[in-house]
Amino acid sequence: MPQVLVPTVCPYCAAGCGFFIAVEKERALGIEYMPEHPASEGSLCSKGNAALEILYHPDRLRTPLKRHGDGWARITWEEALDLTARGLGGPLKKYGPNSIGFFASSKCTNEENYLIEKLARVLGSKNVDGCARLCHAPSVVGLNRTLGAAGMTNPIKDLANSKCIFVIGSNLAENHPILSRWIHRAKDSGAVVIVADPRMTHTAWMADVFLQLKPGTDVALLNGLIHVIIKEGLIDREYVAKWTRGYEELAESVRDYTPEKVAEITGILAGDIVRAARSYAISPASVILYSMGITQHTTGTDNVQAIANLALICGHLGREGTGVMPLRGQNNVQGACDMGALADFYPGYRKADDPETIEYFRAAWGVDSVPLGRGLTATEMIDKAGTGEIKAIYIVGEDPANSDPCSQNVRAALDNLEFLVVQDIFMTATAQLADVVLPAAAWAEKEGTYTSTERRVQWSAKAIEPPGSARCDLDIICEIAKRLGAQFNYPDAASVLAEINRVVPQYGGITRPRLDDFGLIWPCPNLNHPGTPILHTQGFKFSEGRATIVPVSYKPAAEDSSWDYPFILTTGRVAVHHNAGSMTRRSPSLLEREPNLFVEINPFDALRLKVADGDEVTVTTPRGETVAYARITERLKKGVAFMPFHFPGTNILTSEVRDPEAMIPEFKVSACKITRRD
Ligand SMILES: Nc1nc2c(c(=O)[nH]1)N[C@H]1C(S)=C(S)[C@@H](COP(=O)(O)OP(=O)(O)OC[C@H]3O[C@@H](n4cnc5c(=O)[nH]c(N)nc54)[C@H](O)[C@@H]3O)O[C@H]1N2
Ligand SMILES: Nc1nc2c(c(=O)[nH]1)N[C@H]1C(S)=C(S)[C@@H](COP(=O)(O)OP(=O)(O)OC[C@H]3O[C@@H](n4cnc5c(=O)[nH]c(N)nc54)[C@H](O)[C@@H]3O)O[C@H]1N2
Ligand code: SF4
Ligand SMILES: [Mo]
Repeated sequence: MPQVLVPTVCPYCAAGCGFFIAVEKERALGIEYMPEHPASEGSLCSKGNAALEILYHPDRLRTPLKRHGDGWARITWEEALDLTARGLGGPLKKYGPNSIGFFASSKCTNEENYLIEKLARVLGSKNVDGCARLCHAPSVVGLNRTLGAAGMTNPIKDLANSKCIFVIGSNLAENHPILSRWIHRAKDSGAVVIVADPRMTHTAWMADVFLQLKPGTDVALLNGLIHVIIKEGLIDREYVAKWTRGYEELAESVRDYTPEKVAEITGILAGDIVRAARSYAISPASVILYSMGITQHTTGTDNVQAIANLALICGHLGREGTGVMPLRGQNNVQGACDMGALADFYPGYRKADDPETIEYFRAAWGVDSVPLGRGLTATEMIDKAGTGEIKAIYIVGEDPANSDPCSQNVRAALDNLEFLVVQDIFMTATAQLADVVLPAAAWAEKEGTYTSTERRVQWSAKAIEPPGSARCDLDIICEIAKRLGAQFNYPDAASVLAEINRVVPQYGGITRPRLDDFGLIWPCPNLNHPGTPILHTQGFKFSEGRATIVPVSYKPAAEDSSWDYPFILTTGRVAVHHNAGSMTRRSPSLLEREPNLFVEINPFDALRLKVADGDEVTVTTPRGETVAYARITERLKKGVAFMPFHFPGTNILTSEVRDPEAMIPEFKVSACKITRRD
């Protein structure tokens, strides 16, 4: 049989790089690059290049399992689906629909997420959410309020047109590596790069101005930049007058954020604050890129709003090379949110507490009722599992037992459920707590659409068959739905996409036949529409087309260093691992490059702690302790420590305290102590 090249989309991050899987005799043999791809132009990072390694891993789940004493029994699909339907249907009948919850998956296709959302809603449950809660929930709240839309405003390759690139709280060189190429291209044409991060990251190496701030002080920095820009008369007066409201209140609110005061709060030199402010304001086209360093805070929503304020007063929106770019994380977190995998929204960002939304979906889905009002977020569902108010949860492609903060509490809460079903490609820490585990097909073993961070909806084709009796998520969801009495007759992904085209206006023109040439960028309301790469070119969706400036004031993070816990611990990522690690820790070429959990500390602190590079240390917070290898590096300032969360243990340390609106935990600031293990 000849070799065929099957087009696919990388299963890791939201850059959405495309490549071909070379298939021969039904086996995925290797990767062929895709030079015509608009975002990646044939490049892939270390994870993309290693993507096929997980497909044939011996740990892949191959049959459905049910708990059997302390172990597992293999069962048939019939039994697994019946058990699941009973496990969810029992509490539904006995305690009502809001006693059950659903975790959608940013690893799954739009079609699969749409069906999880629809299943929850037609069963009457408001509780359906996803990993965006741990990720860009503050962008959804903050950017919808200020700009009226939460997506990235400009496409990835437009970065090359920018003259000033301000990266704040994002390590894109490691976490969206393919984006760095476009930044280098901008630099080649003279763009200035500013990076604000507590660590001297790979991204910071690209910076002309590096602002090494104390974790959790971003609002002070952003208000400081706004202060300088106003004081020096650098705002775009015409833009502010025509397209914004609320400028006067903002000017008043930042009056005290002098460079000297901000320097004191953030630890950045006052002169650098002035330099950064001038560069951003004066350049003809400036863009802001941000991600988890901004959102994963108790002030995540404030941070996002402060970013929008900065862009608005300088008029750096709605044109080439400008914009606000919240870099999405998972390969399909953008699409999962678009499909309604958020407790506060139905598909297409229709508000769950708006009676018109309810009418719309009742009619669209031909059902008697769907629930009105915001449901529990993923983080709240875990709380309520712990208190017994949530009785059963269906988790698709998420690993909260490792990825949520304070994992010991998460595990106890999930253990407290009457019924937990987990659908994954590997036996994760979360799956270990389940009553039933359903083996899913991985991305290359199924078809459907994924929406990348630039809002590009791409079709990924099926290359190979899943292992054992694993089935694609779409089929599994439909089978469970049918057993619970819902009419889910969808033979394939295309049939679900056709319904999405009818029900979600932003996807109205994104039909299967139009997706063959690297997809389309939403909003794309009809079949003749070419897609919308740049948002806000004609103002904003609010009255008179004006965006809303929302002044915010600096509030310190929930925890600070103290006598007992002298370090500030911040957590995040490295290039060769992905999230809780179920995939990359099973990828030999990646694991080899970063095999163990480590904690980065500054040389001065290491000397004081009598710790040498590679020593085992115990990291302790008020929540618990974890052992890691010390990595001594000048990347961090004194008193700050960094750990990746790709290995179990990091989230034992992190705190559950949340942003009050977006409900995202403060993964980026925990007070900790570090001691050498003798
Ligand atoms: N290699 C790799 N790539 C990934 C992922 C992965 O796990 N591994 N995950 C994907 C996902 S889900 C996501 S959401 C994205 C996340 O991508 P990023 O947001 O880039 O990831 P993080 O490393 O969590 O955090 C980014 C930076 O924020 C900095 N930071 C910490 N605290 C603060 C602060 O208070 N203020 C500021 N300004 N910065 C701070 C950290 O030092 C870090 O450099 O990556 C995606 N891509
Ligand atoms: N300390 C700390 N914790 C964090 C963060 C941090 O910066 N610091 N970041 C947070 C962020 S931004 C995020 S997004 C979350 C991520 O949290 P999670 O979404 O829980 O993380 P993943 O490990 O990516 O889990 C995805 C799961 O989907 C499975 N999977 C892959 N493909 C498929 C498929 O096709 N079908 C099915 N059914 N399953 C599949 C994988 O095996 C994996 O178990 O973590 C958060 N946790
Ligand atoms: S940048 Fe992201 S999408 Fe591209 S190859 Fe790397 S992990 Fe995959
Ligand atoms: Mo994320």
